[in-house]
Amino acid sequence: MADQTALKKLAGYRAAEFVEDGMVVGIGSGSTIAFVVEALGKRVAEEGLKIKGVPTSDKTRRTAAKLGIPMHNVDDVDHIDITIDGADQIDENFAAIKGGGAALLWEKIVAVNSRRNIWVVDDTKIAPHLTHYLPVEVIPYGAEQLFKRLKQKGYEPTWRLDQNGNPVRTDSANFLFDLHFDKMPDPFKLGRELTSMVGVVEHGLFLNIVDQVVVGRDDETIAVFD
Ligand code: ABF
Repeated sequence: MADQTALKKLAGYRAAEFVEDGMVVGIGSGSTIAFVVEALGKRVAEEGLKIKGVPTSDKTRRTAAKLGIPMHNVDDVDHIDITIDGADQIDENFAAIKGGGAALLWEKIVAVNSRRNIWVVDDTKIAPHLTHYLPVEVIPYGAEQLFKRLKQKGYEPTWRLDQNGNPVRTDSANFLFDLHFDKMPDPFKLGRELTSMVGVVEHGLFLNIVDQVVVGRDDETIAVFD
């Protein structure tokens, strides 16, 4: 049985093959994407691949730059040709929950500015229905009041805390709540409700965004769903 890291590497290296010379590439966050960055860094170093990277987090910007990938802000490029990112969970309709890595806002900004979006996951991320907790990025001012409103709705919010028990700050210096559902309500309706709440910046439901999903499977094969 292949371990999860091996499956992430398999899928990550396969996804990196979709990148062509001259492309502007949105680069996601998370441990699976780390393999995509590793593969692209190798191609830059060994083949002289010419790409412009656009990061979805400060961590990705640093990691990719260290491997020789030129990094640009999303506003410094005309458009993004292809974005490759990870996900926490993807359901049978290609709806996803993202943000377990605290980067959902920049990930969604880069995704909606990309001509093509590819998600790379190991097969443990694929599920018939979305059951993963749902990250929500919130403005610090009024966060406690917002937390209470989400609790009154029955969304079971928890503060995203760091290893010292302090609230995590995103790259935009916002806080994160994680919502928990026994059964995820209709994601489109829930998404609209969350973004209508004053103080909510963005949520981790990625709907009608992805074009292709690359899955590293336990039998060490790759499945590519268009
Ligand atoms: C990122 O990848 C996040 O949206 C998501 O939380 C994370 C998954 O990380 P990993 O690949 O380490 O499971 O895109």
